[in-house]
Amino acid sequence: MAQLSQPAQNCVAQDEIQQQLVAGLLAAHAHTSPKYLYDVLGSRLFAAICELPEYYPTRTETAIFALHAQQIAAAVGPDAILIDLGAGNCSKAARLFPSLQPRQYVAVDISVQFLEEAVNALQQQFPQIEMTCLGMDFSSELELPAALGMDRRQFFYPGSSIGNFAPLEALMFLRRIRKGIGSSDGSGLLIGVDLIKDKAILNPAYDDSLGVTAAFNLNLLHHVNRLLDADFRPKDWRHRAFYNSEQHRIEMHLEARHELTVHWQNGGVRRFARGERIHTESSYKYTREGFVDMLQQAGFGAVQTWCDPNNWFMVCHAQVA
Ligand code: AVI
Repeated sequence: MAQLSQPAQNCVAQDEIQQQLVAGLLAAHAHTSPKYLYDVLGSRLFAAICELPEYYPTRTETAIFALHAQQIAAAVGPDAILIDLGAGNCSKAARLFPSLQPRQYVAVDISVQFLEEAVNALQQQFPQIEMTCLGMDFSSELELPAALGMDRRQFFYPGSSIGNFAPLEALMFLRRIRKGIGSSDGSGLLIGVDLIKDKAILNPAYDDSLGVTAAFNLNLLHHVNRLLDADFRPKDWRHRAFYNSEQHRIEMHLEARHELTVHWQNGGVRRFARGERIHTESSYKYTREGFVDMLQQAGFGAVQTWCDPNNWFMVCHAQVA
C-alpha cells in the first residue's frame, strides 16, 4: 500500500484554523465550519448517527447501490482508478469493489493515519487492487499527485456530503473535481445526493429521539475548546435542527440556554444572549433536475441517476463531457 501525502495541504496551519474559528464566533450571526464537528469523538458519533432509524440517507444510499449494482458498474466501467473523497473507514467503497472491480483504489481524507488502518485491512481482502492513501483537505484544494494515472479516473463522493457545501461552493467543488478527472474517456464521478422531501422526514433525521445528533452537535464545543483554549460548557447550550424550506437546507445550530460569556486564548471574548445561536452546519437538499443541472454547469457530460422508491435519495454518475 502506497502512502502519498502532500505536506503543503496536509497540515493546515494551526493559526489559520484559529483565525477562521474566531472570525466565525465573533460574526453578528456566529457560525463555525461543519468540519469542526469531526474530531475523534465526533467521527464516532457520526458513525452512530448513520445507524439511527431516523437517519435515512446512509441506509437508503446503500440500498440504491445494492439494487442498481449492475447498472452503476456499467456506467463506471471496469479497471478504473477509484478515488474515494472523504474515505473514512473505506466501507462504502469496499462494498462496491466486487461489482465495480477497480484496478486501483485511492482513499483520500484529512487524517492519513485513520485511513492507513482501514486501507491495510482492505488490501488483505482485495490483494488484486492497488491501494493508495492520500492525506489532504480536499474541500479547499484538489490537486492530485502526478504519480496517479490519468486514465479512467472515477471520483467517488457518497453520503450526500456535497450537501454540506452551500450551492455556490458545491458548484466550485464539482468544477475542481471535473478538472481533477482530466479528459480521458471512461472517467467520471459517482456521487450520492439527498433529495428535497417532507420536513416530517427531514427534521427527525437531524433531531433524533436518542439525542445522538444533539451530542454530535454539542461535541463541537469540546473540539473548539481544545483548538482555541476556550471555555464553552456544553450544558449551557441546546441542539437545534430544522428544515429551512426557502433555502432547501437543514440547519443545525447551538442555542444558548441563558445569557453567557465565552472566553478564549489571547483575551478573546464573546457574550451570547439567551436564545442566541451558533450556526454549526447546513445540509442542502436538491431536486434531481437541479443537481443534474449543477453537474452540467460544472462541465460534466452525460448523467445517469438512480433513486430509491420513495425518491428520498439519489446516486448519480456523471461522465466527462
Ligand atoms: C456528512 N453529512 C452528509 C451529514 C448530513 O446529513 O449533512 C452530516 C450530519 N449532520 C447531522 N447529521 C448528519
